[in-house]
Amino acid sequence: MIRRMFGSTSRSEVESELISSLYIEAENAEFIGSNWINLPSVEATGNVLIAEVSPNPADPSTVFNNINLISYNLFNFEPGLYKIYLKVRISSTGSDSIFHRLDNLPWQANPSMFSVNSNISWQILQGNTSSAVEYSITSNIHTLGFYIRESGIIIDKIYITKNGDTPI
Ligand SMILES: [Ca+2]
Repeated sequence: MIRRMFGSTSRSEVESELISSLYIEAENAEFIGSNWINLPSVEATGNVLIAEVSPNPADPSTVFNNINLISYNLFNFEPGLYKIYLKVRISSTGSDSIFHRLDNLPWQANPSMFSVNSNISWQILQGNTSSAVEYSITSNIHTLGFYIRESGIIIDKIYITKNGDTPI
């Protein structure tokens, strides 16, 4: 597996090799809106990110503001359909959903996307139909974006794969 660091200013030449899966530390986002904060935690790899918005941005006219956005640039992927896993802590059913999209595709969210868990654990990202979302990613640069839908989700890490495997 080729490891890449996001949010850094330099990317080495070795990254020209195409990859079929990738772990990303959530805190290494390319862009982090001001409604997301770094939250140190001994549970997490590095820091985690937590959504801090009150009340929830349920009004569609205000949700899709950059202050609610974290985004990740994806590149040099083998073309294919990729599933996405988030390592998250979900405190309640009132904070178990998030908006997401790839590039300029329509936003998706599932009102009960994640299971409530007291410890950070991996959960698969679902789309509007409550099934695991699969995004078509090519070797070009893509942007994976998450917008706060319900405040309180804590994200430690992201795993993107087309190999049918699950994160460890
Ligand atoms: Ca992390």
